[in-house]
Amino acid sequence: MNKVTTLHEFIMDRQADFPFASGELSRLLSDIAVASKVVSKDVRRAGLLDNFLGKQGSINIQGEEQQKLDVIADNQFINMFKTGGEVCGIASEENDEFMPFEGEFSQNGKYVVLFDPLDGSTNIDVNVSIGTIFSIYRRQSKVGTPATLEDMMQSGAKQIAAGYVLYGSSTMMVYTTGKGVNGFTLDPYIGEFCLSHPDMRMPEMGRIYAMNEGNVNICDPGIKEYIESKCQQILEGASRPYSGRYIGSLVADFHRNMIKGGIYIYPSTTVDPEGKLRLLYECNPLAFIAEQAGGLATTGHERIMDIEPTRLHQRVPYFVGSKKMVEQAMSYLKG
Ligand code: AHM
Ligand code: MG
Repeated sequence: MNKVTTLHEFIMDRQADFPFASGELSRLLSDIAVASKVVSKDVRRAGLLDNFLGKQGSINIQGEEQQKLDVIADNQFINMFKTGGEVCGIASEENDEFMPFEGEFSQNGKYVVLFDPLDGSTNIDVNVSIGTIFSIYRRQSKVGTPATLEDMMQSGAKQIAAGYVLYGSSTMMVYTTGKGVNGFTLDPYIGEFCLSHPDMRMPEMGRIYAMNEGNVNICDPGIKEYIESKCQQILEGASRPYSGRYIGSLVADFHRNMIKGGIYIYPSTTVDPEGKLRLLYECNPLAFIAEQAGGLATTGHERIMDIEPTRLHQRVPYFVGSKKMVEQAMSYLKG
């Protein structure tokens, strides 16, 4: 049997990639792994526990109904960040405002984290894959002072690290610090994330498209044209059209496309002109991972990671996945 590399060992080995690294980012990544193991345990047992499934009874700032597990996962990550000492503040999908942490211990932290604790909320109660998405930035404000809104509102190009955890048929953590992408599967028997997908690359071209096709008549007509002419036809050299696969959990759709090649589209629609997905804690982190793996992430017109954010919960149209598929889809857009 080959030697197993745990996530913790891997993070420590990679610390040497960053000259003058003080170990804080390594500790932060380890903390995220620990919090996500707890969330994974909750997700796995949710149907058996009281008060884990169903609606929380509150609406978040985006006008969406919060699920109990959304809130449980949010609190889990926030507690981990508050007690770790590396993070001076956070912003999350479930909190209307960003949260500067109080006290010297946290205010000496160098980093801020923006995250979606449990993405794919509508899939929680029906036992379909869901995920956590996170984005890490170096703070702009002075160490030792409270975190500011400016710390949160940085373009994706400034991310120090980003990743996701997929609670799927197994639990996996995938992350990048800007030097490639690596994936780790949680071994439930030893309770450790172990390196299972080293140096992940997204195929340049794929045969899977993921979009909520219920929206196809309320978005740019170029998208319908792209799907009909490139995805739903038998193209030269192929024996069948592309496959439509839409889980409705971004992390799961993205992860499948990372491995098999494909495109995920959530466009601007007449109902949601800015699209649905949030720039800071959904689109940017996955854009960083996509680009690091050789893929592409755009709004259909511009690179996601170049956008200067204007609002904490800003939404953007999202085209992400295999480079050639994203480029091809973009060439069809009329708007
Ligand atoms: P959420 O953060 O409230 O779960 O919303 C994000 C999710 C994505 O995971 C998913 O791809 C998309 O919303 C699905 O939206 P729709 O139901 O409109 O197709
Ligand atoms: Mg989400």
